[in-house]
Amino acid sequence: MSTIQFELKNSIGYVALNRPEKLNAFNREMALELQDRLLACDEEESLRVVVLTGMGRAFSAGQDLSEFSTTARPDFETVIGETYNPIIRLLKTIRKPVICAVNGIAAGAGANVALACDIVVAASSASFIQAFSKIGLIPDSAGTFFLPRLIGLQKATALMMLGEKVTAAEAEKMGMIYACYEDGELENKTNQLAEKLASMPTTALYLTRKALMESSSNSLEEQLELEKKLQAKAGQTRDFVEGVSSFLEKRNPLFTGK
Ligand code: T3D
Repeated sequence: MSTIQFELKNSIGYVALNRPEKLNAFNREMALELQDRLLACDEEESLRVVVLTGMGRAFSAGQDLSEFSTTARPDFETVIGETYNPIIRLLKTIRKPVICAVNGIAAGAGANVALACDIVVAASSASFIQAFSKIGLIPDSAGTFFLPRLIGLQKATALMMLGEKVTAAEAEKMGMIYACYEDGELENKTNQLAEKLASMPTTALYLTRKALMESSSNSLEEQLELEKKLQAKAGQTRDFVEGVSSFLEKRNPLFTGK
């Protein structure tokens, strides 16, 4: 049984963490399978949006703690270098937008993998916990990068130090996630978002993320130069020609992602 479920439907790649009996906690196998799946999604030309979610009642409880031993120290540098860091890099370099549909609790690395996605939506019964401090660890999986940028340094510091649970509604209010939906609505609303993104100019969406990712470390001058360079690339796409043509011809655009 695969630790990752996958289905490609209507140009949307549905990727589901599949260890429900362990609340989709990441063991090495699942982390490596997720990397392979994201790489395959990047390569698959017909795929224009990725939806990441979890099977069962949780999104992910983070690192599978049963992989740790109480007698031997884990080699975190190797583990993180081979599992979580490549996942976060892939989420930020894949050439398609990634929606995370958080269907239940997202704890530790599970929360931070979710927050690394482009658009994060959650069921109202879902919650987020920076659980690391409870077991004597520091937040990883780029949590210390994304969370303060999303909700500000003060709130991020408190949530990470205290390890408090944040409900999906609170997460939406503080800007941690894009939207919180009623439990029964999550699937429909996620599909609507995914279908919309799948009909948009895929390369422009990818280049938008690229520009945003560099905006917090670039100077204004550097960012202006980057926007100029990336706009030149967007201008080379067939979707740009289609966008302008459809506007001038007063019709809806038919973007192909090319
Ligand atoms: O290099 C590295 O690997 C370091 C990187 C670390 C990154 C991290 O993610 S550190 C943080 C790890 N995660 C946690 O500390 C969270 C641990 N889990 C919990 O605190 C709770 O399970 C939850 C708050 C997530 C959910 O609570 P609840 O009451 O809804 O469920 P439960 O009863 O605690 O869990 C259900 C089952 O899932 C249970 O198994 P059982 O007793 O039915 O056989 C539980 O042991 C299992 N489970 C939950 N989380 C984990 C887990 N098993 C292994 N690892 C887990 N993280």
